[in-house]
Amino acid sequence: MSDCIFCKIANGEIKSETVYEDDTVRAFRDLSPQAPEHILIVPKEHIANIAEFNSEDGELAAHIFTEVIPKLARDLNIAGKGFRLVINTGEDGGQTVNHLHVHLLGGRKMTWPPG
Ligand code: DGP
Repeated sequence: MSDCIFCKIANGEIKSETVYEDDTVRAFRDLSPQAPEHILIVPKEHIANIAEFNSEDGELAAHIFTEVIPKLARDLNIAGKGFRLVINTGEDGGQTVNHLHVHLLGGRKMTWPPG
């Protein structure tokens, strides 16, 4: 999508501090980190949010959750102590960038409930 900032980051048009990339996904450091490790995992294909997911996205979802995230957690050395995944969705969910992204937060103790 031409006016989507995360499309531009995902396809390399805008530089980011990338920690992982493959054919379908890019993971990069959040501009405004909320934890010592704060990574955004973004599909290269424009999908607005998780409410737009359908059965055709099953392979992508499985790739993100069973391969990319566990690898990032190991590489960032937070797999053992733990981390938090957040997917803000839509207005009430606090989503500010309308391109699906998973927040991976770690390196500190998280609190609950979130704000
Ligand atoms: P959300 O509120 O869930 O839509 O999160 C959007 C996140 O994206 C927020 O934590 C800030 C981050 N962000 C916004 N613009 C940029 C950018 O241009 N580069 C990077 N690295 N992160 C961005």
